Amino acid sequence: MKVISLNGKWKCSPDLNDVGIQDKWYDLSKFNELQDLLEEIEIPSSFNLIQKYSLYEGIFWHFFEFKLSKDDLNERTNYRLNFKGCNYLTLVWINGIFLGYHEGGFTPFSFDIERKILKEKNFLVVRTDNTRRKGQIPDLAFDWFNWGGIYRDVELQLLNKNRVENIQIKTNLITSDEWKISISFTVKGHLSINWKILDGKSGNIIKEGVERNLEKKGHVSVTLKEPKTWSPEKPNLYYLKIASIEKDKENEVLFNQHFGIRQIEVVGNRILLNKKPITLKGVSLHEELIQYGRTIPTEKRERDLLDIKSLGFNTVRTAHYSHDESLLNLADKVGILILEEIPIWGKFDYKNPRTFILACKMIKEMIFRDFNHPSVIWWSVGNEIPIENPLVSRFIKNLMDWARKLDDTRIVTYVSYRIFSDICRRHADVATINFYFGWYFASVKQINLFLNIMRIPAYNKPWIFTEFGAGAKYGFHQKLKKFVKYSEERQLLTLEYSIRTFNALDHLSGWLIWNYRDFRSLSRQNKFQMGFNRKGIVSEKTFEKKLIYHRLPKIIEAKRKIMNTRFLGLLIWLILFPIVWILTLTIYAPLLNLFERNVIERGKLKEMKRLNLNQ
Ligand code: GCB
Repeated sequence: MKVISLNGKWKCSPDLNDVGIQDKWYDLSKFNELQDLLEEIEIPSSFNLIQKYSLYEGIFWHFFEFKLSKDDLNERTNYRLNFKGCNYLTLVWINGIFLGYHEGGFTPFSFDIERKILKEKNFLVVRTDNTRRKGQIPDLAFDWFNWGGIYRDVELQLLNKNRVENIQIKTNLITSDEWKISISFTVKGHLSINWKILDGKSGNIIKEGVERNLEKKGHVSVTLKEPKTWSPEKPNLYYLKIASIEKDKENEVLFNQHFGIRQIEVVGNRILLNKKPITLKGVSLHEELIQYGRTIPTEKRERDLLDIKSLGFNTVRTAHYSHDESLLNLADKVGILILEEIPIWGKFDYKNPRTFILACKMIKEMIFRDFNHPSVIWWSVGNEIPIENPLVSRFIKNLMDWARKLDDTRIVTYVSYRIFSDICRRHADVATINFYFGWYFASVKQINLFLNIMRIPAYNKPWIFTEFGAGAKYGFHQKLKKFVKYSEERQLLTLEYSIRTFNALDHLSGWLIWNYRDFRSLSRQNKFQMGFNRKGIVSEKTFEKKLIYHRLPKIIEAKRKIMNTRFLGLLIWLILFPIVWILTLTIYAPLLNLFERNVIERGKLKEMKRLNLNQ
């Protein structure tokens, strides 16, 4: 496969009145007329990085002319235009011809292009629209910044007509030291291949074989004795190389990618990695670095992961959507477990059948892209959804079933914020809870009791405390009054107390701090936040490390002495369960729904005033 990058200097324009389609902006002649009005943009990148569009949400057109050589244009080749990520609704034309559209901001999509459409000089037009709307995923309100545009790579793939696609590698421990490697793929056209498994370090061939006369599908199964397994401590990698053969000679390399040999399982209330219990100690991360938006240079992503690892974490939750695949390649190499999810967040339009189909599509795109990354161990199908509602619960259960159908080798779950009224937990592989003790709710000192109450609704599954945290403005200190909100001391105290308690309890299989870095969020507008969610352990500038950051290496394994409150926990559960259940259904959930509406709009207005912007 030859890949032609279409990154570079594109032309662009917002389309405030949505006239572009009617006025045929996708036509070269129209483009030539508009030329003088257009601006230049470096793709990939979000248009929100251009100062005057910094708060813009809406339709934005992108134009690019590119050339192909005579050699590239032939009848032996299939052409595929691949976008790795655009937000949110994307329409694409090439040489004036409409190729199709894609909905969703965080997964890749592609269009197969007929040979006759391509020329030596080509004109590519992409219209993105990041307007927030009810019925989209995510829906109207969410706690992160809505970066728009073409913010990941664009490429033209020149594919051999006879090729392999959708390669999925599964690794299973079959005896105490023997692993089965199953490789399955689809075949386009008709071909014979040879395949090789190579050691990731030495490049030595471990196993190889030939498969002849393949059509439609292919499958290879291999057993390896005592291979070097993948884990966060020892992230050993292998390569799978597949090449087409003609007359027993290697012709073209069709696939050459790393993979890891590892098995993730849930047994009783434990998560096992390669048959050994593992506790997830992690932190969530949004895909954002303020001067780059989501288009983060690989070396900066690597810096983040190395930093996170050096603090003692073994897990990163790529909140609340799939990040660029480069992050997963790094996690595979560095040795970090990844929890991945689709962006169903909070309130969403679960009554609309269209939403279900869209969510299924997002899950499929996420799983197909990331199937072969050993770092990825779970798929989550939503976060903080109103799971007390039977319709929502059914929706989420069906999504989890769908994810399991596509991948039976990973943990499938969703992230909950209902302790008493979650009616779907029994269907998930692991039980999860987001709770901000000592921040939004109660005092952090009550966390032990709370965790003991939590023993009951776990259905003997592993419990993961998926989010806890506290906001802190970097540089804001209150040495004497440690409980002052947004002080670094308050954050330190809350997180340290929580971590020591989590570590002391035997029924938790993991915990994750919310969040690694402060991130943009228009709904956060008090004098400490100023447009940022401040729960990061580093500020948006990364090099500004808060107190908790420096303390983490010392406390990540630390425990505190705790009182045994198991019996009290059980008692409280019995009393509180019916009360909280009824209150959630009648008062709390409906109120929360009201409150969540328009929260971004209000924040945006404040920010526009502050920045003196008119948009
Ligand atoms: C949550 C959400 C997360 C928010 C966080 C917060 O529970 O899952 O997206 O950013 O709380 O800071 O409130």
